[in-house]
Amino acid sequence: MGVDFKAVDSAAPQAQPSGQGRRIGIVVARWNDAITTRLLRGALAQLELRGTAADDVDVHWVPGAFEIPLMAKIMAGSGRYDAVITIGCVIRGDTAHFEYVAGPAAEGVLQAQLATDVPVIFGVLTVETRHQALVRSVIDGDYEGDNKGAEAVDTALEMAQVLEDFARAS
Ligand code: INI
Repeated sequence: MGVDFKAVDSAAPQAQPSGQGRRIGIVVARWNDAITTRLLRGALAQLELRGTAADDVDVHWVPGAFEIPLMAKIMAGSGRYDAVITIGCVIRGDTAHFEYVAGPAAEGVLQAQLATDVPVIFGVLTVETRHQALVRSVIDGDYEGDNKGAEAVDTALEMAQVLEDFARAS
């Protein structure tokens, strides 16, 4: 492959990943479902925008963010998906054991992708307040912000493409 030394000083390539033909698994936590439902809606809208077929998307719910890694690992290891997206919301102000939930959720998601060689995307909000969660799960412009569920889709599709390109070139 090699590298073009002179091209590196230009801007990083913009990722506009196609979702066509991609099979995507989504695991969503029910805790704070007023927020996780918004993230899920953002993710599904983005998948549709990117051209992923509805039949190629599966959604599985789990009780809380702490339960996400197990389901994500099982889904990633099933061979059915090009990527798995995890969606959850942990709010520091709501719990005395924020660190015990948010940390293991992030670490577990990392372990799931390393154990399976399938991208497992961390779409779990870890925020201080409910308002922060709302501005990171925007639906139809109802807040000034963005939707991390939609962002997770583009990360998933980009990683699926990166791994596919690497495998093809190897
Ligand atoms: N789970 C979440 O997804 N978000 C939270 O904010 C949260 N709080 O606040 O505690 C939370 N707790 C539940 C946890 O994920 C597990 O479901 C539970 O501990 C059982 O294992």
